[in-house]
Amino acid sequence: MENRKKDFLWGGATSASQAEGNFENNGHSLSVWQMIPYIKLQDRASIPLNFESFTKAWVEEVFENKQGLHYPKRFGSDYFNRWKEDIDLLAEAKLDIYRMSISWSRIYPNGDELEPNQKGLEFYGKVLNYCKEKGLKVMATLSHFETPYPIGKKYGGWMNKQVIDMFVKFAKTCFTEFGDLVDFWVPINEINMTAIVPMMGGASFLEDFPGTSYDQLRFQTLHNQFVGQAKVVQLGHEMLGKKNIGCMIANMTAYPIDCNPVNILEWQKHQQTQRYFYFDMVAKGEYPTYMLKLFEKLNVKIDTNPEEMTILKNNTVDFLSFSYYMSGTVGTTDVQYTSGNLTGTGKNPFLKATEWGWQIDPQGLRYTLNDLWDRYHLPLFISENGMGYDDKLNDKKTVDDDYRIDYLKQHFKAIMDAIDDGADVFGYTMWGVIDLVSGGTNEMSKRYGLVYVDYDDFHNGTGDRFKKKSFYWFKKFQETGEL
Ligand code: P53
Repeated sequence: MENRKKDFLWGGATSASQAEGNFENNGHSLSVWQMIPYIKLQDRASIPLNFESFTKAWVEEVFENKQGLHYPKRFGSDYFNRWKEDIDLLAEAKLDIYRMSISWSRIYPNGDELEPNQKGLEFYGKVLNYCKEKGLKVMATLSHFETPYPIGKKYGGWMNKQVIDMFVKFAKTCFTEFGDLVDFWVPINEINMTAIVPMMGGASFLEDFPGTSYDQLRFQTLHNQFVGQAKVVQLGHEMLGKKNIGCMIANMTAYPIDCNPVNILEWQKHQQTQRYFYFDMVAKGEYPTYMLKLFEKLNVKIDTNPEEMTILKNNTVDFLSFSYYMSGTVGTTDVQYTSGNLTGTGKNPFLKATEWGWQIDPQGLRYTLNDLWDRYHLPLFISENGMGYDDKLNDKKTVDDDYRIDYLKQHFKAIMDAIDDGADVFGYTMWGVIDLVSGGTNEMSKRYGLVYVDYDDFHNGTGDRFKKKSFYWFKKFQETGEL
């Protein structure tokens, strides 16, 4: 972690489950995330997922697909075939760092195999070696909502503590094979999403646990993931001898709707339960008292033991990484809702929003960096940020995405300001640097990239890549350092 001040890392991010496609070949299994169909939204600013419909029976329709639905994450942006072209583009845009995920479902398709899938290892070996050849640093996520579905089916997902060891085994394989090629590791993407939808990253479905409440399901699944992550931190430190393992949390910055004390208390509760809890768990290694109180109120009883608590305490992360797309507001009354970060949040009259209702707030990033630095004194990394937009390719085969350039400029400035304020920030990866399938809505047309990919929401198209105006802007920024 030396030299981070003078060597700030600017880069881009993708995930296997949204980019690779080609999941039914080469011994891969599906992860739950790839089993969610594309459903056209009537209103893009509405909240995309209806959690109650998110059942095992619903995702299993993928196998017979009687309704003829389209499952975009099974196709992605065809990165599995085009990875070389994509990495060439990243190098051409002069990225310093590339964040990607190594799909667990490609390496241990059932989770409980004794030996890894060689074809999967070969694929990531080629990709990572090529990144090295091109001078790109790599941050690798071990599970970007990529728990193999067979683990959900056979074991009940992360609710089952046996899955902790399966994850550690997978991490061990990755450290052995790719330890020299990866610069930073992130065990679990947006771990806090598990407390909202344990089915998604945790492959734990309520149907499998009769008599269990949804609150119990989400917090137990989350707990087991925290333990799994801490064990991976321990293993990584032992095997790699480096301090290069961080968390990844979907950061939910929100402001109180006004200065009414009741709203301040509501906001404080939001800060605690939606933000600090997760950072505390990975940075301090223990449950905060307000969470223990909340568990009492919700009648949640975490199944754990002193050994697990020691593992959590002794294996905190080396840096904090988080996604930051937007901010929201919180209050007891008078809050109008807008979409964003799966759950929705309160509208802020001072901010503009994207078509999807995500409120654009670069100053909120400066606030967040200062806040986290002040609270944890751990190096910070923005592992996702960016602007989803329904870009249109023009007749010159490019996209004039000045709106995106503007978004990036303002957020880059906010990072520089935060560093100037004293926060220790060492890198940034913009989300979906090459267009890929949307995580939340499964649209291909919610695009984030510097590079346009010619597929529509039903995977029609050539898959060809076209550089957007923002591509040239980013490259110039890297060459000159000027915004
Ligand atoms: P999209 C929402 C839903 C699922 C994952 O989101 C999410 C979010 C937003 O917090 O988190 C991250 O594509 C995720 C990425 C995802 C990105 O947000 O719905 O780590 O996989 O693509 C952006 O616009």
